[in-house]
Amino acid sequence: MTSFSEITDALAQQAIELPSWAFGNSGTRFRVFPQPGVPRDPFEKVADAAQVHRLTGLAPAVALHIPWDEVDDFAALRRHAEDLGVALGTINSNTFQDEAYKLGSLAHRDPAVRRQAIDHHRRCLDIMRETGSRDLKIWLADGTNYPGQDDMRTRQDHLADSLAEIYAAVDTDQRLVLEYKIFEPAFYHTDVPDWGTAYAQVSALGDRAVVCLDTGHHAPGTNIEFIVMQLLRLGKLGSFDFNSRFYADDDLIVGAADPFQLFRILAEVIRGGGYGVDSGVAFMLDQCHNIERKIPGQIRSVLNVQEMTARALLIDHEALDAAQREGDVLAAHAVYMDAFSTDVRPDLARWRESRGLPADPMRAYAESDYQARIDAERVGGSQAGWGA
Ligand code: LRH
Ligand code: MN
Repeated sequence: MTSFSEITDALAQQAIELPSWAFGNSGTRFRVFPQPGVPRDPFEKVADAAQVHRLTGLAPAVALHIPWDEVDDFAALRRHAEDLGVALGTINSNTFQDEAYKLGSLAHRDPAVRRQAIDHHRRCLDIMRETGSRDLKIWLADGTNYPGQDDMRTRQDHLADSLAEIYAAVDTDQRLVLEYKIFEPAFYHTDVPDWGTAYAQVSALGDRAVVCLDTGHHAPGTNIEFIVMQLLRLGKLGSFDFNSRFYADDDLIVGAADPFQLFRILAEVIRGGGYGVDSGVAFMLDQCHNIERKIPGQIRSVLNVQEMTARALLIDHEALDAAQREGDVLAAHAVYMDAFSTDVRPDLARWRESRGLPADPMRAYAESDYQARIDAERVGGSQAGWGA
């Protein structure tokens, strides 16, 4: 089997973007439970994200969501982030909360509504020129709730035209990343429901249009690592929204619900050339800490991704290739499971210390005074949330 020392160079390349909205209040239609110390603005969200990077070395960038993270001066927010040792990352658009978008946005039948949604994306591209962000991530709530409610073919054509207009405004150092989702908030059809539709739409645009795979956006039982393999094979996997789920888009801590699935996904990412600084694949978390504390939740999340990445990097590909070539089913599976069954935590703890990081970032955060300080300082004002 591959030894831990052989994978540390690869591990050192790991970079996971944190979602600004994970630090704000979130919940379900039943209740959003506020917490003390929650940020009131993007500056405080970035400060919290910087704590995760300080303790793990794994989270050098913060993804923003517009308008949730709208500020008067994005250059100032960028400087604030850089002063704290992080960068501003993916810009996520939002065409799922304005009144006009009840029946859709980029796929809407009404050209005026499509215009409004296209202009929102042009605004996001302007913001990216100030934040230095590369990726504009587009997730659409667009869809219908009842059969016959609207013409799905016409909506696909409207969507294609709208995306083409947005793509025409994307700079050469920027990318358009289209995220698919099987359902919710639409419950009959969603205009971008699966990887095939996202692939078809971005392929019609050009090289700087790619697909985002959110691990919570598939039908139960979907072999997600197969989709990872295929999108990498087609050169169209642009990014991940990592989280985990038991039933629907639960947005739970990545690896919490199904660590083996996360291992299998990362094994295909590594095998397909989707891992590393030059891979062109962005790793982002997309989670909501509805009942647990937010910052420890994010620390736990990046550590879960790191741990499963380490296990996947330990796969002995020579032995695996040999067993696969011989059609030795059990031997091939055993090689794979040996890596998954390897407890890398002691090695990771020692490796962190060798890089000047705490061996146990969760304990280091708990023993720091940061949480108590923000709980005491952040009184008054309105806590950040989804504004839904
Ligand atoms: C949609 C989604 C999308 C984000 C939102 C916060 O479910 O995954 O990526 O815009 O969550
Ligand atoms: Mn997502």
